[in-house]
Amino acid sequence: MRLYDYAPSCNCYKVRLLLAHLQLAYERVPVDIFDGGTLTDEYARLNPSRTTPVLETDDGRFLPESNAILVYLAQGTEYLPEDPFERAEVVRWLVYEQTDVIPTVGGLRFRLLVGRLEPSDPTAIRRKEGGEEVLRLLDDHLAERDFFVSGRYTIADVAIYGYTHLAHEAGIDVEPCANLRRWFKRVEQQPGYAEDVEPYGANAAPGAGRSLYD
Ligand SMILES: N[C@@H](CCC(=O)N[C@@H](CS)C(=O)NCC(=O)O)C(=O)O
Repeated sequence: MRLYDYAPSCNCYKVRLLLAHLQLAYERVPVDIFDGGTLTDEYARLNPSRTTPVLETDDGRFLPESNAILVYLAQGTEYLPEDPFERAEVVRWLVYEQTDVIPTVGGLRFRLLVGRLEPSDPTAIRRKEGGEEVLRLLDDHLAERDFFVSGRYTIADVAIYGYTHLAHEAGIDVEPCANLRRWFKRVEQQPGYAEDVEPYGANAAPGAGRSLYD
């Protein structure tokens, strides 16, 4: 297996985290998304959306979309429930992560860290308020649960952990979210857990590189 991967991206980190839990061997193919790495014709053949991560399976097929990759890798393992309702609940959180967590927490973190937004920009303030609302909802869900679905660690937790554990880098205070903070610790105690998100390179600053964002 190969993972086309940008080390500072938490979408890529989510996949690396599950691979670490599963102790699966894979080749990491670094893609510098701010050096035009996703803008080539060759990359478009792997993923017409030109995003990372992309998983190349052992039989040579290409799967983009971080949460689709999580589902693929988790089939038949303890990280994806068999029960149809529980499985659908996992999908519910995978969708929520993409539609609500990423645009707020993830999008704001990236833009603040690389200087594409200032905390006082109206867009940053809107994203921050959205992020705080998302974290409150997650915190409420965890008030009487150890994990997001069926009382055990699944890919729903892997996906949501990806960006939320770095919410402070988006200027969002997680101090009021005691349930969420306790859940971070539970995630961090899972077998094989690893955290290897790297800082963005200088070429991620506006106008400094070539990417989908420029
Ligand atoms: N929904 C996609 C989003 C992936 C995404 O936006 N990836 C970013 C990094 S976090 C990327 O590779 N952007 C490519 C570029 O800027 O060229 C997923 O979950 O995989």
